[in-house]
Amino acid sequence: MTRPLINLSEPEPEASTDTNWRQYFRFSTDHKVIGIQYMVMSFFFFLVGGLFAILVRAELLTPTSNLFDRPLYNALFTLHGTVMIFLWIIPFNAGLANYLIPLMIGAKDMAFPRLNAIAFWIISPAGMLLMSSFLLPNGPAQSGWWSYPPVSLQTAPGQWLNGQLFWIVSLIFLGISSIMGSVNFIATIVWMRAPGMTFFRMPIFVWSVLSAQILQLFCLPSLTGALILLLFDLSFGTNIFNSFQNGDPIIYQHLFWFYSHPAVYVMALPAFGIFAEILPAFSRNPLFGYRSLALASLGISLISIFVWVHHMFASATPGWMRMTFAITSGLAAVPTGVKTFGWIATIWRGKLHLDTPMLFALGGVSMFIFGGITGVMLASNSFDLHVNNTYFVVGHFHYIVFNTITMAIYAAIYFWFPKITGRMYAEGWGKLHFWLTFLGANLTFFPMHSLGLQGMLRRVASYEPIYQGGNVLSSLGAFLLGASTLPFIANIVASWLQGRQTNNNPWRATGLEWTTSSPPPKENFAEVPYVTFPPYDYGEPRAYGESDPSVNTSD
Ligand code: HEM
Ligand SMILES: [Cu+2]
Repeated sequence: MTRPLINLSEPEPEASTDTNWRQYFRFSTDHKVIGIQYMVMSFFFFLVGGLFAILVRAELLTPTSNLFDRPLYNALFTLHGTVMIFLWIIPFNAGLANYLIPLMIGAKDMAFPRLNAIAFWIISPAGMLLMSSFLLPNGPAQSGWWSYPPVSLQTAPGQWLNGQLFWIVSLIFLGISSIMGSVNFIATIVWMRAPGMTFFRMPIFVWSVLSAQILQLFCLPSLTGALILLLFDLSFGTNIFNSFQNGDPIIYQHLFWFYSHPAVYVMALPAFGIFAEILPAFSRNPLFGYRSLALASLGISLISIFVWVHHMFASATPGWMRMTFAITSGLAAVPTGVKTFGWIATIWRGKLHLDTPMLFALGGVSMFIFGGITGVMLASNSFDLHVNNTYFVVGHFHYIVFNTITMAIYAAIYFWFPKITGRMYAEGWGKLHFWLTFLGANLTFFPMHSLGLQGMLRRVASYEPIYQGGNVLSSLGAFLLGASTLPFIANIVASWLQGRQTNNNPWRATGLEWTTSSPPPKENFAEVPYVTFPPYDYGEPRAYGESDPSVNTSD
């Protein structure tokens, strides 16, 4: 009954022996293989989306449009946004959760292993379909990642096979995959927990994924439905949204944002969970306010169902609706503030250890505070109407999607790398990666705010010469960000192949995943764990690694 949560003196389960890399190209139902498949695949898409971003930034180095013609520029920013959301962050989060959730709750696998594999195998064909639209005579979709009608219905008139059609079909399949994932995550967390793993003993990462997936299951069908209707308008001559034929494009906007605002939290909640795992471990403090952080995850999900119209303040939206949604959007800052307060209180007076995962977590939290504040500013109608469709908005949301979420993803990769591979990454290269990313991210996205306040519009390939200074800074930052991925890739590949072997819990973190071997055996645990303690029981703050010679934090 009173077995401690972490007991390294127990016989350790055997590490997985199947080190054959070919297993990652097969149809596997092991959640750990699927998790790695998701993460590696989405990283390739991240590189593709990053390449598009660098091309966009290269075009914007000069006020005139000189590198690409307008359709190609439009296609580049459209596919950049689409790839980064639907093929980088969302699948990466699904992969990380796939790998970690069963380990964190003491389960052998996900609830529906085959559904899990099918959800994964839908994604790359859908991504390839999207990319293949470059081969079409009129190229890929050009209507931005929202695909608002009537613009999305104008592309490639007369061409039945067109980029917009490919975009819609691809997104419908990506949505189906995500819905399969949601069902699986929710069932796993609700039904597959080990004995003693009560809801209020689950790590915050598990709470975050549960909240995100409930939200996704509830809201994503709205986007899928909208896309099917859009497909009818585009290809089968209906006029549901086509305003030139008495259709109603505003309804599309409602259906689109009913999912796509929550999508921000489907992407961000796992990042919040990552912060909650890493900050306690590297400050040797228990997590501050465990229950409020767990409930704040649910609170964020709940509120974010009721804020979507803040993306439509500049559309034909009645005044009462703008007012209501400005208020709900402001309210969203409450549970998010609870989260931020909990993270800061966790590291307060802790003994901070600035290893790479902690650097990325601290960088992500600090930039989230900035991106959160500009978000609250945008919730105000009067301000939003001023900066609507300007680079201020682009700056704001990249502080969330890149500076917070992508930073959190990097933090997670470094933190769980020893668990996933049984090896340690090279700390010096990790730190180099962090500083290049941190500098590059701020250089890229900070100047966008002032450009937007001065009136520079988004989605334009040419601009007034007065905006050039900020654009040059931003483009240099983007090139730096591109370069920053090189030490990362080198480090991960080299360390995976021949990094120093580590023990099962190099960070001395609490949490079930650290009690099993690295990498974990096929069924995760030698025997079903019995959980008696809440997570994050770091006890008294103490020196990190001092009394335990088995702890290695640097290379
Ligand atoms: C690698 C660093 C990145 C750079 C340099 C970058 C740059 C840009 C730029 C310059 C635009 C505006 C294009 C325009 O309006 O003409 C843009 C749009 C966008 N970016 Fe990024 N971005 C980066 C990473 C990301 C990430 C990680 C995401 C994750 C979701 C993302 C999501 C988006 C979205 C959704 C749009 C809007 C596209 C549209 O208007 O349809 N970006 N990005
Ligand atoms: Cu929103």
